[in-house]
Amino acid sequence: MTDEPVKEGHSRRAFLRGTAAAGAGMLAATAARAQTPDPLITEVQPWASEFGDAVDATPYGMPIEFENHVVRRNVEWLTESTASSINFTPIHALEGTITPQGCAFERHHSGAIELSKADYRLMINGLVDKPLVFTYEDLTRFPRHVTTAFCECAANGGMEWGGAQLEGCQFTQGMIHNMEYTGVMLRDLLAEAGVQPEGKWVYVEGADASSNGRSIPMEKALDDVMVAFYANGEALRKEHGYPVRLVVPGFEGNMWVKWVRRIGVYDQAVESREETSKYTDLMPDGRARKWTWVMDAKSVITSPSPQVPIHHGKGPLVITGLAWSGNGRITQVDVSLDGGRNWTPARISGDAKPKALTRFHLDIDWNGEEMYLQSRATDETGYVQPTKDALRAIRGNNNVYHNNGIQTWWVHADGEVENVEIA
Ligand SMILES: Nc1nc2c(c(=O)[nH]1)N[C@H]1C(S)=C(S)[C@@H](COP(=O)(O)O)O[C@H]1N2
Ligand SMILES: [Mo]
Repeated sequence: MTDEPVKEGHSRRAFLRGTAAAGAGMLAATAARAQTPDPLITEVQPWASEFGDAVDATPYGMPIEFENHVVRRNVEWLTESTASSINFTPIHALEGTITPQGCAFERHHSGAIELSKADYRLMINGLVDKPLVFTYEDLTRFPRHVTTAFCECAANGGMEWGGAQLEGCQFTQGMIHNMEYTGVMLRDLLAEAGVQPEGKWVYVEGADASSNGRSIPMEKALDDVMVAFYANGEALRKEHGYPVRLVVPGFEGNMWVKWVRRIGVYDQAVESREETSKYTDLMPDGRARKWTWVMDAKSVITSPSPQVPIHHGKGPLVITGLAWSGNGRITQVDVSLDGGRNWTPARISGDAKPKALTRFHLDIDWNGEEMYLQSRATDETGYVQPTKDALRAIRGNNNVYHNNGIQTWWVHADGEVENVEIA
């Protein structure tokens, strides 16, 4: 499989066109096929003639080889080195809402470090009655909580501010993952240390070389911030902060400090050591929007999409995607087949948890003509996901962060799908 994500020189294009054409009219061929003997039905297959793997063949299982295209990918030209870089979740190939840790995007400023539970320490100091140092085991003795939350890098979609550029939602919306975390509430640890009345901010640092120091307002720290050690039922993976990371539901990914080693309580925000104003949004007049931590409502159709063209031709088509909001629950997702002129409400499948990825489906009877697919999320505050033009009208074109504009996929009649913007 070719993994070139950029529009120009898209080498999969010709291949896809061929297979899509071959796939057209398959529904009609289905009935005919039932009359011709199908060896998969009529003949005994190798997998039915001998034993499969023994139970202990893989003490910890990996996905079957047929799924080995469902992996994180990076965009080579984006950063100079992969130690200080980012990769992308294959959201186009996943279903439901939980992101398996093994393919959840990673962002590190100085590489993923190996830190054992035995060597792990968490210090709470600053404006507290009792500065404390916790071992990993100490943390496991506080009351445990479980929460599902999405973690989205503020730069998700950043390469698309200037126009449609990358072929696939893995690259245009894939700096996101959604996991079920187990851990202890930061408010319980802060209570143990005793926050003094002047303590209005926490400054959180990681144990890696970059430290990724970030200030979080006390109000949020005492609300739903978690010091987590399990994700999706198992220990955090190294690349997601083993053994302990911060979970900051609804807030941009850079505040989710991994390998968290110190939480300082202060009367004001401490600026990050090396990236003072990196995560601010530039306005058209050159001024910056500061402290825009909450990720606004957003959605994307994950299939069909450029990496998932339609092979089966016209007729029944399942359209599916993800919606999320850092401000609470998703209450509605509308889908348009004609570039935003007409909208149909999609089904929200499963639970719509607050500050977590929400799955939607829309089942249509595709007439085989081209479509301009869009999805539009609404959250419980009444906020409606804006168009990209509406966003640019407010924030200009020189932006990188917080691009939550509506995505358009141009579905060609042959089933191939392209990232476009329409006026
Ligand atoms: N210690 C530490 N924490 C960190 C980072 C880092 O480089 N070091 N990167 C941050 C950024 S910018 C993001 S988007 C998220 C990504 O989390 P993930 O790697 O689990 O996807 O981690 C955040 N926490
Ligand atoms: Mo990030």
